Amino acid sequence: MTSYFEDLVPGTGMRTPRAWLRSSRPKLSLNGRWQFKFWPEAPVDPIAGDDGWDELEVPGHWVLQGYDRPRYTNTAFPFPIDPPRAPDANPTGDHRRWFDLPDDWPRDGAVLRFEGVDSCFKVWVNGVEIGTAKGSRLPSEFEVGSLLRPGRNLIAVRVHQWSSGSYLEDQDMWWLPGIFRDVTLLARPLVEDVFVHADYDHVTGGGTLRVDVDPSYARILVPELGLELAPGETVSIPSVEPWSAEIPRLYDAHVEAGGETVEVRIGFRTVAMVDGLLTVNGRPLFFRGVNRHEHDPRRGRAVSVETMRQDLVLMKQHNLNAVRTAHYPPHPAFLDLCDELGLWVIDECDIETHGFIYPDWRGNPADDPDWAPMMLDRMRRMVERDKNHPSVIIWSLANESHRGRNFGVLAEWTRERDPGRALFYERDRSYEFSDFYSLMYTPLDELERIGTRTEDVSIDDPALEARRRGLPFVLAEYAHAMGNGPGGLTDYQRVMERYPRLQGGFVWEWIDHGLLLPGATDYVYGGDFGERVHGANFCIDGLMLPDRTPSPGLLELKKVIEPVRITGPEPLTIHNLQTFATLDHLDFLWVEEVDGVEVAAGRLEVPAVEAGAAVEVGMPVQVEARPDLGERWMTVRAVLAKDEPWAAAGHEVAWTQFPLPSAPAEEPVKGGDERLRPVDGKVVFGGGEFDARSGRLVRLFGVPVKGPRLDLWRAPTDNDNGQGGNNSVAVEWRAAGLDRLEHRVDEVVVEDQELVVRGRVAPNGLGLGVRVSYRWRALGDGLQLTVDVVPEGEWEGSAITPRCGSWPRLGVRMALPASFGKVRWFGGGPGEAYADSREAARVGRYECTVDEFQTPYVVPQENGSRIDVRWAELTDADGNGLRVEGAPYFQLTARRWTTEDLERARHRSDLTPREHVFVNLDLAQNGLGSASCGPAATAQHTLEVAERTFTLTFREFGGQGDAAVPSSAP
Ligand code: IPT
Repeated sequence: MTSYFEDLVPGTGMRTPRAWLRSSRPKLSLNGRWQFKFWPEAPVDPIAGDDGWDELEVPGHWVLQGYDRPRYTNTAFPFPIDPPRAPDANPTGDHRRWFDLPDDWPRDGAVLRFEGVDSCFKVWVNGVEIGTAKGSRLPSEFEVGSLLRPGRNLIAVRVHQWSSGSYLEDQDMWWLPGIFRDVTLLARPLVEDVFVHADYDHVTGGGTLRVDVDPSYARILVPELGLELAPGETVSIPSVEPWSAEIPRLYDAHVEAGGETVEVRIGFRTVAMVDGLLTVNGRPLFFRGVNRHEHDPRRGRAVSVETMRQDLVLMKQHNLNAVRTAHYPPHPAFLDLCDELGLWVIDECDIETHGFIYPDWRGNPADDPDWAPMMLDRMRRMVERDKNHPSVIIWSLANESHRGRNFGVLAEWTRERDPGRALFYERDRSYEFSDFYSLMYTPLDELERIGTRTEDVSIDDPALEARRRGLPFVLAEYAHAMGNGPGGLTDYQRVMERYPRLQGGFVWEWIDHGLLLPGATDYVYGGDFGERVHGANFCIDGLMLPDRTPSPGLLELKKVIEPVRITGPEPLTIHNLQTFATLDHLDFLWVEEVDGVEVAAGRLEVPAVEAGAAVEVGMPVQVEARPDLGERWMTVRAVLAKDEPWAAAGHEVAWTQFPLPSAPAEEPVKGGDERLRPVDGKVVFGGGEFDARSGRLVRLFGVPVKGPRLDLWRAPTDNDNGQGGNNSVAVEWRAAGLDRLEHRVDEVVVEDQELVVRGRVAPNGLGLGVRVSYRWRALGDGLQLTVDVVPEGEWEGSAITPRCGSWPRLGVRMALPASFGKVRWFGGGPGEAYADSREAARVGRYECTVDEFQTPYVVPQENGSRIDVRWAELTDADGNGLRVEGAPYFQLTARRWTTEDLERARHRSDLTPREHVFVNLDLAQNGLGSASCGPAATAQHTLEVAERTFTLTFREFGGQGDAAVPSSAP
């Protein structure tokens, strides 16, 4: 006994799919407050009765407005896999709304349009059922003209969360039912459909325009080009400015028929596969891309147009040039904005059957001809809706749905309907229906092989294998940005830029999907409702925090993919890495700094640089060593010369920094006659007070402290945790007991003017450990600490620790008074950085509070490390405190909770400030990698278990102003 929501019919009563158009005809938005009734199971009776209604915001999801709850799964279906059946517990929302038909509403009919309803619905107008639809992220239109009456009208919509369509909608995201996009009543369209074909000939600089229109008696006007043409007529334009993501030139056009005018914006561009590469307007593209889900922490996928614009502005500001609409067609307004602001778009169909992986892909709809109509309907509705967007250059058939015959049906229809775009599908390993070879999270060595077309044979059929080998490669997803990460962006970029076959990639993913439920202050993710089947925090894997704060990963990406590369100092060279645009829109500013303080600045004269070219420019400062100066750095920045729609003049697009030869650091003055003999059980020297028996530092320049003590542990990041098992360094680290180290002091002795504390640090229950010595020496007005670490025992090869080849960190931890809430430093900044995610850190002077020092990841984990710190001052509000110097550098972390607190916390609200500021002074930390879904940190960025020594110097800091500013400027 199947019902309409379980059959394999895409919908009933729906109008033929057509383009999304801006029309002059009257329309009435039905967004707003609707009456609402929630049913845990689908009711059998039609919507009826005026009683018992609550209220709900439309567009919206009822699970975010107090009814039922949202569910997050990654791949698992949250119901039994028994296609096409839905469970009895099929949450259903009845929606109802009265509206007044305006007096002047035309009498020639009307269309009711839904931009997106998740996942299946039935609709009534004035009590008469007019149809049903599936396909959550696609529009559906119904004729309603004859049912409307003057004055008040009633529309009722029953929405079921689960339907046969749900089997095609297993994207890695929250399951969010409801009418989540606009509902509009349209006067009957007179211009039914428009299909713009606008090509650009890069050889002649001319364009070709043909606009197919239903009805055929329409007129098409392009005033700017002085054109008037008939539907289907092809005209050549001798000279036209092309559209590209870099220069998104649009021409306004009007299509008129029967008194209706429809506005379309034309972008002239030609997409072609040439010599195994994707080209637009004759040039191969390179995607600096991101995968974007629609997400708003309070509104779910009911994102506002302002939010869409914000997303795109942020993408442009962070040097992204492409977006894959993972994994469904976005709200149509989003694509309009892509046309306007300039982004290459892979528009992806609303198809993912990922959960069929559990029955080993048995029953996968993608390979079942009975499902072909449901799938083709989705492809058609996407292509028809979005076909006029110049930004859309590639249609994606689906995500993660294995292989299947139905993709052949989709591809065939699409190629016929729209030969002007390329097709993409990653997961069918034959790539038969794709114009691209593509993988996800590919390790670097394999990427290299693909770049050189020397990858392994992967398809049995030699013809398909040869075809695949001839295809360009695009990384559909890479650099999983879960929690703290991704690491390794530079490594990816280097390989992708080296080989023409690699046409770039799309980072996974744009934004964390943390949700804020009504009244809550902390973001939820899978498992927060005690549910059994969930995807935990795998949806908290974006380049932005849920509130759209760019995470350090996004800042790193911005730097790594910058479209202009500046190298130097000799020769100082500007490389234009763009495909079409010159650098005329940029100003190049330079600044010379000594010890982080500006000593000279200016503007570079940069001659015109064509896309793909480079120019050398003269160095504005002396490059010879200046022995009278301290640490000298030159920074060159490329900034917008004038306002752009996505950023104001002065916005920084690219930068580089290089050291200039400077004087070697002065040899520190050693302390002379300090007494190291204990008095009253204490040793007091060099500003430190030690407990003579334990060798513990008790006070530093009068400030009570705990530590410093060796620390090898960090609160594992999502990428440390990996996917458990083999690819998890955190599993290795825990097996080696790094999360439960015990400290023992063996001797406290005076040797050669040093107070030496020797001991061992090791986990209980295991034989491995490290020998450690802390050597303290008075140094002028400071106290110097040298730590020697020697691993001993079986770090690799024992039964319990088959392999612990790395440490999370190597450094010391200390606790300072809570009043030390300010941090100033000279080193990498302003944000956090790690060995394999440090491109965005530039050498300079920075200051912030300890609270601002944190990166508030939704799931607390190690964060906030500043890299290459030369010195740091931790002070109280009056500027009094402690200064620490590296030899030459250290990595700094400061927080109001311990690493263990951070490790235990599951949400931000689990972290409460303690009575101390905890400071980690590290020689190094392990890289981040992206093993939560992808490769771990490379060997180069691994902190290997090995014998090591590092030195730190502590000084009193009196807030007496800026003692470190160099007194002599050149
Ligand atoms: C890949 C999915 O396409 C994407 O939706 C997301 O789940 C991502 O992984 C991880 O966050 S699929 C994976 C099996 C590579």
